[in-house]
Amino acid sequence: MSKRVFSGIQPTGQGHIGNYIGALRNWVRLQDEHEAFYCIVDLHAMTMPWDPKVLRRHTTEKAAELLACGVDPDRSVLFVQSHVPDHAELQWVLTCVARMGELRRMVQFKDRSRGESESVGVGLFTYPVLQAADVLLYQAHGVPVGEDQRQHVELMRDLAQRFNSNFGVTFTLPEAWIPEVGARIMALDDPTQKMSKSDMETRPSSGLMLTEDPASLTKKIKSAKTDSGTEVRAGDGKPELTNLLTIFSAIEGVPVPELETRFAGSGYGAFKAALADAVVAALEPIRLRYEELMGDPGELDRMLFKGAEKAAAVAAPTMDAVRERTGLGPRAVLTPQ
Ligand code: ATP
Ligand code: LTN
Repeated sequence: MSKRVFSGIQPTGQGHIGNYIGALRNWVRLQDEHEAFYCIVDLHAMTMPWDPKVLRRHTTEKAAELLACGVDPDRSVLFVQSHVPDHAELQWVLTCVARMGELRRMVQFKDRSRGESESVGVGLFTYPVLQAADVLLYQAHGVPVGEDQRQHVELMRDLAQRFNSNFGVTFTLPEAWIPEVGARIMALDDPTQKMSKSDMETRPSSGLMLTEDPASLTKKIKSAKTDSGTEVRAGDGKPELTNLLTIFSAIEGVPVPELETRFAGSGYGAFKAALADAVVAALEPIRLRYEELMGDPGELDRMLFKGAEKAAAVAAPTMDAVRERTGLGPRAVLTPQ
């Protein structure tokens, strides 16, 4: 049965292969069977210090990147979060439903504030409430994301449930749709940390960008950290090889044990060379399409405005119901004097 899906990505920099394997390629797949809403979450990108010009540029670049990966604005609704003001409005209402304790337990907040919770922005603390508003506004069932977002989707369910029991059933309870392979791709230079856009700014060799040229991708894969052994095998004591095999498996659609057999006795050098070829073959069409799309940023912005019109039409009835049930009443229709 066709269900509605919603997911978001921050315009915080160049996307990487973890974003692609953990989320974006599933977005592309899902748009054929489901009614899909995909959102570039610019308000979320303001939860860490930002430069206005860079935020604006990254938003357009993220649209090009999503289209280059295969998101199709004719088969899904692709839009920018701040273009639909209901996201911010619903966030406030949900902030008044959320509890300090449940937000304090969010792992992403704990990681990002790194123990300095008194000096980080309040937006970082309420980040998951805005994320809940994103999904609940559209009555989405499925939220295709990587493993790191599981806890945030649990919170959305809790907030939706609490709101429904306090004010009457208003929201669909969403569930996380997390892929079986590749839901958490690790950094190439440190297998204890997930590959992340923000980390790639300070440690470029930690990740593989979707729009990176073949020579640079190959170089990064060949110099990716590995253990001191020779056996191409996943599992205990081999976190680096496990990560590289997971990337290979996700990209080629071949199970890890089959890859272990294929590369038995061949050593890390040959394995990495084959992985580099597979990654380049998968990403090269994305890079070329991205460059083409970035040739006309005006067209990308027009496409995003059209997406926002479609999104706003679906969000409005939910926001109207929320206003009605919480006692805010109908929106005022303002005519400028
Ligand atoms: P940032 O470092 O700016 O937080 P990010 O790399 O974590 O960026 P997001 O925009 O937060 O990327 O996430 C976009 C999507 O990609 C989410 O669904 C997230 O779960 C998924 N994702 C992010 N990193 C990984 C990863 N290393 N492996 C698998 N999926 C990932
Ligand atoms: N927090 C998410 C991005 C995000 C999102 C969403 C994902 C914002 N709103 C709604 C799914 C649904 C992240 O950092 N990956």
